[in-house]
Amino acid sequence: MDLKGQRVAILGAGGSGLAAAALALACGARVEAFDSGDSDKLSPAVARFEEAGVTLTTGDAALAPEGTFDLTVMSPGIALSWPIARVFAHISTELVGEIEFAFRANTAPVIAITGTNGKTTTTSLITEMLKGSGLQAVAAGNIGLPFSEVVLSGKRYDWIVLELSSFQLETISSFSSPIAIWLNFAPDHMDRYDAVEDYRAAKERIFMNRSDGAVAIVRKGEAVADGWPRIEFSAFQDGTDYFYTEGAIGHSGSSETFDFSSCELQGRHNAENMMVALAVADHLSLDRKAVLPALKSFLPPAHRCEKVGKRDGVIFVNDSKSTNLHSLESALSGQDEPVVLIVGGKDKGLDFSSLTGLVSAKVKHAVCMGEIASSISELWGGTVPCECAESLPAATGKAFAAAAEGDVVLFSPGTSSFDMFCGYEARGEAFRDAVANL
Ligand code: UMA
Repeated sequence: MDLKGQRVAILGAGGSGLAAAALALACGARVEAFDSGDSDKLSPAVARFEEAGVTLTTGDAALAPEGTFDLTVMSPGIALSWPIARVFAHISTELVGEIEFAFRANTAPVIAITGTNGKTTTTSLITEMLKGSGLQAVAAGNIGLPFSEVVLSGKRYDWIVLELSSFQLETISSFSSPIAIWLNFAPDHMDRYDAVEDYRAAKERIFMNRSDGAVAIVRKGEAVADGWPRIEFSAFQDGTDYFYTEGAIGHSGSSETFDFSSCELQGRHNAENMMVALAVADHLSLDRKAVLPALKSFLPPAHRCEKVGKRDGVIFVNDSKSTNLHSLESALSGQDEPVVLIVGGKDKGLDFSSLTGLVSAKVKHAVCMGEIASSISELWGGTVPCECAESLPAATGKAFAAAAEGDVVLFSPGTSSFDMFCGYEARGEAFRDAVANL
């Protein structure tokens, strides 16, 4: 991408902005960065940009730039309707997001992954699988490493595996990928979008440009990727290309099955993430024998349905990352064995009654904790035995006492941790310790 002589504005002083600024510089542009956040808080960012050779304008001054720009590159944390974006849309010939910008300079093939839940796990899983079969692969995008940074590194990759959020997809225009993956959809991010349809429409942009030979890997029942060749998967429905049967993953085209129960990943929602990885492997004609070790030994990212112990035949699963009802729902739906659930935390006004049906189907006993303990126990008490606990170790002890051999003790709070912990990581570590100390 040749930007020689062009004036480029970068909006947002986070990781994406910094990487995009460096990439724009490397492409020969005259680069300036803007962030309308609090100037005092942004002084370390000013220094970081200065080190990279770019002036960062902060605070209200960022909303009053001088002159015009050939191109503006936005960070995903900024919505198109927000003041800073509107100001620059007016004075720039073109405005794109960081993903679109990096894509224009990228030469490696990309696997693009979106969905509401499981993006990070699937992105990591596919990356590890590709590496396991001897390919050069890197995980980037919403997972944390900006796409621009990967492109700028100049390293040669066989595949870049990109986790894409709706925020990032909002501002693509020519971006396309030969393998586009749609994991699932549930309402989320309602603080950014006016309607669920807007959130969905942003995500669906992953399919807006189809290159020759491109394929969509889509969960059965999702009405997306119109006109794309499609590979379907589901751990919950029959009649799909990749399906789940008694702890194993089958493929309609072969009699060979993949033994999911012997994997470190746990829960049917993770079986779906595994199906997607297998679908990618088969689509790329990778040797299954070469990819199996990486898939079997793949450990979920910490605090996301992570097995943290087994005692007297009871498996303990840490899903402290479950800070909303969708993740609790997905962790519960994924369980095949009877569940003793540890649930609750900060009372942030979530309506746990929406899960009563699922709880009655999956949960044999619930231990409620945190600020919201008594209200959950009142809601669910008529459906399953519920008790409250004062602390996480006490809740873990009660859950173990209520469990029998073959059960799963699932710690999936369904809300945030800030009533008792400084974050979901600390809460997950506390659960791990409580299990170890049983
Ligand atoms: N800003 C303004 N004006 C505004 C609003 C914001 O100037 O009106 C500034 C803020 O002060 C901030 C910057 O814009 O400094 C926004 O930066 P950013 O949030 O985009 O920060 P990055 O460090 O670039 O992080 C982004 C993604 N963040 C978001 O989408 C919110 C990261 O995803 C991603 O890992 C990273 O790029 C690398 O690609 C994080 C995330 O929370 C993990 N994602 C959401 C999620 O997973 O739910 C979508």
